[in-house]
Amino acid sequence: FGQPAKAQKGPFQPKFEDYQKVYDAVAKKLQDEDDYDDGSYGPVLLRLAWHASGTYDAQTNTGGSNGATMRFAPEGDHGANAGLKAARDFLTPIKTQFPWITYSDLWILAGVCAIQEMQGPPIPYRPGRTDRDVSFCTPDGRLPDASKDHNHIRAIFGRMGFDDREMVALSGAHALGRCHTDRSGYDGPWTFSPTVLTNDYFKLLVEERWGWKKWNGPKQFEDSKTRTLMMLPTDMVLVKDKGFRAHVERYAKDNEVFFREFKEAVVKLFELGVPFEKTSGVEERWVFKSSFE
Ligand code: ZEM
Repeated sequence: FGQPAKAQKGPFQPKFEDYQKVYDAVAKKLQDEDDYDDGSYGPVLLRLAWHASGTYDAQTNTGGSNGATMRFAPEGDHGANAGLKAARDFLTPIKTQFPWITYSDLWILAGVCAIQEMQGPPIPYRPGRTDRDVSFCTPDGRLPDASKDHNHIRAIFGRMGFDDREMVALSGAHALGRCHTDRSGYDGPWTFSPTVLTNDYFKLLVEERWGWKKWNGPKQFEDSKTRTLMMLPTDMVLVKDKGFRAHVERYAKDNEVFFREFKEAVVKLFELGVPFEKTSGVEERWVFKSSFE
């Protein structure tokens, strides 16, 4: 009263509706830019979210999606992250449009969006990640090496706090996307529908005959029938190792079981090392509406 009207708003407190707008913008951009790879940026967006999260080390509570440290050269240049610039660049205009969201929350939200827009299960999400500086970059070697065996898989995912069942469930993401010779050196897709999430990866692992691909590239498998699909050495371990195989068979038989256990493992993956209590105080998780609902 009698005072000049001041914009007495506190800091912008984004709500579910605001994050849904970000989801919608990512979903729309996914639809608009359909001339990439097999017709979608979805797989590479999911890989970005996974590589941001999969650096987590439970013992030292370092790494994980909190920080988005892959923006910085030491981590962005790790061999495992080759090609993920495509995903980060895809999201740059979204970050410009919604400057209040952190890169770390945006990368994970985009992973959630990619899964849902590729017809996967709803992935409950909560914000609260803060961007951190270059000093928080993780050392090279925390992400899995596709040329290795069961001991390596258990060591890498065990370090994050996952058990056999969760390791197999997460691997079902290889229903999506492909390998690129100019990124990992490997070549080709795992399934015939690399932009739709299904349990086909598990079905193919169990049902097809796989042999070594004859080529000069790194050792990988090809299906004997069409020679168009691929499996990495670490993928084949899932049917060779008894402990893993039981879960591969369960998921091959039942897509609903796969979706349920994949969802649970992905929620855990995306939240590794994120101190939600200390940041947003957001406790409830949200489920975003997909573009086709
Ligand atoms: Zn992947 N992955 N991954 N992965 N991954 C590739 C591609 C994709 C391994 C791996 O070495 C590779 C998980 C687990 C493991 C995705 C999601 C998830 C590629 C090909 C390699 C080599 C990269 C390229 O050339 O572009 C290994 C060894 C893993 C565990 C043992 C988990 C867990 C994932 C998510 C939950 C996705 C979506 C892709 C496809 C990317 C694209 O660009 O199409």
